[in-house]
Amino acid sequence: MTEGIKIYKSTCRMCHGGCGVLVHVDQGKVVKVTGDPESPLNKGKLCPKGLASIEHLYNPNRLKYPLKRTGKRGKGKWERITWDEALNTIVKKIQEVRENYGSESIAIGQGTGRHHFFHTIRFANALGTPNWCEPGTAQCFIPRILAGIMTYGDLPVCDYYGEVNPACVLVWGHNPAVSGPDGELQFTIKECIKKGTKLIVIDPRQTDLAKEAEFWLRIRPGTDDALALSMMNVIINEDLYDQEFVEQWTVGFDRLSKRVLEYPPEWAEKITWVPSEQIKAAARMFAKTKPATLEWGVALEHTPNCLQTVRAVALIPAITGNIDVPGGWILGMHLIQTLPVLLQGRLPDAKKDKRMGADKFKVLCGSDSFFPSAHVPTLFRAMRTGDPYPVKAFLVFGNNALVTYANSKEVYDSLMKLDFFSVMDIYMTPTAELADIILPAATWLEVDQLVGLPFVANNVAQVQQKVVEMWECRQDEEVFIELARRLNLESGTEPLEKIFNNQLRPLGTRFDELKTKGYISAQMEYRKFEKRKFATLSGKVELYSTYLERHGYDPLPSYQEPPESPISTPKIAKKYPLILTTGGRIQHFFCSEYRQIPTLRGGQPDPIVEINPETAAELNIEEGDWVWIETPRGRIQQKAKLTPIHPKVVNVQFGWWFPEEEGPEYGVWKSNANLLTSNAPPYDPALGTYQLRALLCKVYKKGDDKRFGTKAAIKWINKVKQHSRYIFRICI
Ligand SMILES: Nc1nc2c(c(=O)[nH]1)N[C@H]1C(S)=C(S)[C@@H](COP(=O)(O)OP(=O)(O)OC[C@H]3O[C@@H](n4cnc5c(=O)[nH]c(N)nc54)[C@H](O)[C@@H]3O)O[C@H]1N2
Ligand SMILES: Nc1nc2c(c(=O)[nH]1)N[C@H]1C(S)=C(S)[C@@H](COP(=O)(O)OP(=O)(O)OC[C@H]3O[C@@H](n4cnc5c(=O)[nH]c(N)nc54)[C@H](O)[C@@H]3O)O[C@H]1N2
Ligand code: SF4
Ligand SMILES: [Mo]
Repeated sequence: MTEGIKIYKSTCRMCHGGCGVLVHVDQGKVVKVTGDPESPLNKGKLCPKGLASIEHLYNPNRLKYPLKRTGKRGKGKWERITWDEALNTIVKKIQEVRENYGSESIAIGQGTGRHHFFHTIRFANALGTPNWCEPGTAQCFIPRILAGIMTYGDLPVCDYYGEVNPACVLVWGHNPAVSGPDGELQFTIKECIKKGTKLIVIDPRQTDLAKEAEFWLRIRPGTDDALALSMMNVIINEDLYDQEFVEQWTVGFDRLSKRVLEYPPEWAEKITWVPSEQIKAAARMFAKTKPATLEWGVALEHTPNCLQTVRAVALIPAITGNIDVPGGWILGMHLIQTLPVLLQGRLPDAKKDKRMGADKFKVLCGSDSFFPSAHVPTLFRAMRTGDPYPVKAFLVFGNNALVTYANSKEVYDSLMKLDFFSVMDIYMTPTAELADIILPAATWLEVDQLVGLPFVANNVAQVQQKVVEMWECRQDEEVFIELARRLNLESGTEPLEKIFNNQLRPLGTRFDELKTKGYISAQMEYRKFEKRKFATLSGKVELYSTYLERHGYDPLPSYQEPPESPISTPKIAKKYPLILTTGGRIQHFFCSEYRQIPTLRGGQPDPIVEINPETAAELNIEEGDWVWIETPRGRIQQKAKLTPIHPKVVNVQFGWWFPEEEGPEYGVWKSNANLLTSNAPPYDPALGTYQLRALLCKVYKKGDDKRFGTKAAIKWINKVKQHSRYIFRICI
């Protein structure tokens, strides 16, 4: 160790996070972030985002102080204020809205799985509003968790950690080599493949994993329900299921068998565009290779048949007997997942009934939901129209709403209608530009937290620790506590460390102890259901869901054609002949983040649309051309990349805005995928999910349309690099 340098164990949160890191601090400056070789998850490795943490920390474009709007909303005029003034303004507005309309008229927003995720919900409960939201609740991960709970009593995850390597991984609508799903898993899955695991990849794009797979099923976006049902048809009809497990540990197998008879592979071929022989061969391989496991992703959660789709896919590992066995799909250990922080009991029943969407989408927001949140299109409509009741204030902690919710134009109209809007973020964004008050947030190196990773069998509890403080930035949790204190709330005012210590009590440790240890892990246990049964009503795996039956939904999975498709809307398909899918995670970015970080943006300066070379040739498009992608809702430009994606499918990247361009818009209307997506009904009947993928589009080039682009971005990025070094030297 160099003289004077202190090394802290922590957890990288440049993505949802999970990699154990060593943070090297020299006289108050972070000089290096390296992978912790002792971490059981990443074993010393880091991805490009983790390596760029210091450029994030010292980035000159960060928000440094609280700001208040001085001109009209959205005109980009700001004035520095003190924290005291900022917090008092927010408190006054909350009190006004609460008095005039009721606490449910204050909405609390946040982004995807940040360190403060549960604390935001805690604050909403303490404040007495049922209306907290996040772009992912009906569209990301929560549907998988809910399907897991109603089927298995828990969220099953892949077992990469024990003595036995999975022999087969079914990678479905997911690209874990890039996305993780939560970062750290990218290292683990690559290691697992090196040891000889066979892959089945279900994806319209040829991902790196698809290149290594025994089977790459190039599916039509939005038809995963049909494919899953037909794979079960093969497994059951050919007697490839695990009879013993099914008989002893599941309910509803007969009814499921009858249901899947409706979906033979020959039928599925027409729907999914995957040849029936491939469906059969993949199903056979998965059923015959033991142990096998399932890596499923967010692509399953972006259509209005979301819940039945994730349920259909979730049943495959059960009928093949891969549940909670070494190298299979295992149930969590729940080290720190006892979430005493939520304060659910603080929200009166009458308020719960008022949650936006509670009357319709019972699994997402009803009174008996496992994890209730507001339905976003209903909430935003209430902001615009006052129906079913007015929503007047919106306090957002880490969400770039204009870029990440469907139908960005309507999101803009909704935000512009608010009486009060505050945004806490690390950077100025096109969304923050619409606020009345902006609060500067801390990066992960300035934050104390406990990290429990839902995707990694929950058998590791890790520490994330504040090693520096920058400008006047604060961690979100501190703001919730301070607001609760100033509002004289009955709860939500305890200091953070007390909350952490309560969470850690069952593990027999305290937060300050964990800071030195870095993490605690537990011995893996398998076939836990033999001792404790499954945590469902029947104590078994519910192939037939009694939970869904009780709430009036179909207890068995079924297929539904996407609402905008060549089959559902042939007229629209004539004008828009290609299928659009959006997302497809990028190694260098995290959703809408990091376009300001020199080495990350330098690695990928432009938004990319993937097109098959055959289709591109028909459209006279060449590699590197800027092209228009248009749907019935709008059009955007991205740069063409020719890849073996299905010839009738295009994939646009999401999350794009251009911090190098002029504010307050920062180019948010140019390449933003959510100008193409739809927040209109139909929604998933149980979850209210809208359509981020499987829409119709057309792609074309206009010779005279030159997009700004690459050179300007790189010039700006180089400037940012120099300024970051300068800030690092003076380290304010
Ligand atoms: N078309 C399309 N749209 C999508 C998707 C898609 O695939 N296609 N994916 C959807 C999914 S799965 C998700 S999860 C959402 C993600 O949607 P968001 O969560 O909105 O996305 P991010 O860009 O990750 O984060 C938003 C903001 O949080 C700020 N931030 C980061 N860390 C902190 C922090 O600690 N505190 C505070 N206060 N701010 C912070 C960032 O600077 C950024 O401006 O997008 C959804 N939207
Ligand atoms: N580097 C990085 N990591 C991330 C993120 C990031 O932005 N960058 N975002 C984080 C977030 S919020 C999330 S939710 C996860 C998401 O991570 P993933 O679940 O991996 O999500 P995507 O990469 O958007 O989509 C996965 C794959 O689904 C394919 N796909 C698209 N449409 C369909 C379809 O209809 N059916 C099927 N079967 N496949 C389809 C895409 O081509 C893509 O390869 O990643 C997290 N980790
Ligand atoms: S995978 Fe995620 S946690 Fe790991 S280094 Fe990359 S950004 Fe950090
Ligand atoms: Mo997500």
